[in-house]
Amino acid sequence: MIALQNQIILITGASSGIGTACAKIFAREGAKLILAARRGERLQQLADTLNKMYGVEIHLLPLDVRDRLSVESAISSLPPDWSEIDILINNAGLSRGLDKLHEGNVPDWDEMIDTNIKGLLYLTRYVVPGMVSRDRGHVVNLGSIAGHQTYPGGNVYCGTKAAVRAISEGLKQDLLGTPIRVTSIDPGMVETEFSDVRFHGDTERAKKVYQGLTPLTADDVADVIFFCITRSPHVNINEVILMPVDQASATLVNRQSLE
Ligand code: NDP
Ligand code: 8X3
Repeated sequence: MIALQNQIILITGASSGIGTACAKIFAREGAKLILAARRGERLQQLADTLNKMYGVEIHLLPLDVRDRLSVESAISSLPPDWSEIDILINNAGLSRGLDKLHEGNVPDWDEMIDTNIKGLLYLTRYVVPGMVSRDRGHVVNLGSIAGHQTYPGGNVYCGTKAAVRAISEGLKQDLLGTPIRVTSIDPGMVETEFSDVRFHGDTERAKKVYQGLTPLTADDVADVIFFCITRSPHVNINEVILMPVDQASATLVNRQSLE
């Protein structure tokens, strides 16, 4: 098993949900964390909390993963003590809307494609060369059950997660012959801010997504990521699909009667 003590782990989307849960577990294990997201004040609060609890070293990267130049400059200007990233968690992502494709909102499409695909590609492009030259590293991409099964109204979001699945597979192939590992984590329903974001802040609609069932928590997903990154160095977990017991497919869920 690999220990995380002093490993440098970059987590995108660390200001909420699965990214925050990963930061907590990795901090507990003594990793050095680089936390990235747009909401810098949330990152600062998280860093303060983790510092108090575990005394870990944390470097903040307030950035928008869609902005290629700022991703490139953030990675190339990391202080020397932070530049040798061991593990990249490409977690930043979002869904917007649940409209039929022919009625869809084009800015929503752009936001999903630019964040979930292009943002993930930019981070990978600027971080992985260092891993290759150091002969060590692990890239974990957050895919989704949506990358395996398309559901009505999921169209573009599902397309972005199918792309993440293909990109993870391609990266694994391209890194064959190096010790660098690549893992895709593909959850079903996880209760985070995900549905609030999908429905543009309509919290009532967001809550209904999880009504009558027990969804995964962000901690459940972070726990699986922790398992994947701490296996022996010769073990690569390519893909994990995890769902709540109350979910059987992207569309088939078990809801208790609310009466
Ligand atoms: P949250 O909405 O709770 O967190 C999303 C994170 O992504 C936030 O920290 C947000 O930070 C960050 N983010 C979004 N856009 C950008 C951007 N342009 N630049 C930088 N950071 C960005 O959702 P989850 O934790 O649930 O989602 C995490 C990942 O897991 C996503 O890729 C999602 O698709 C995937 N996933 C989620 C599932 C679920 O049911 N919740 C199931 C399957 C996969 P900020 O706004 O501060 O920039
Ligand atoms: C998030 C899970 O089913 O809402 O990727 O697409 S789902």
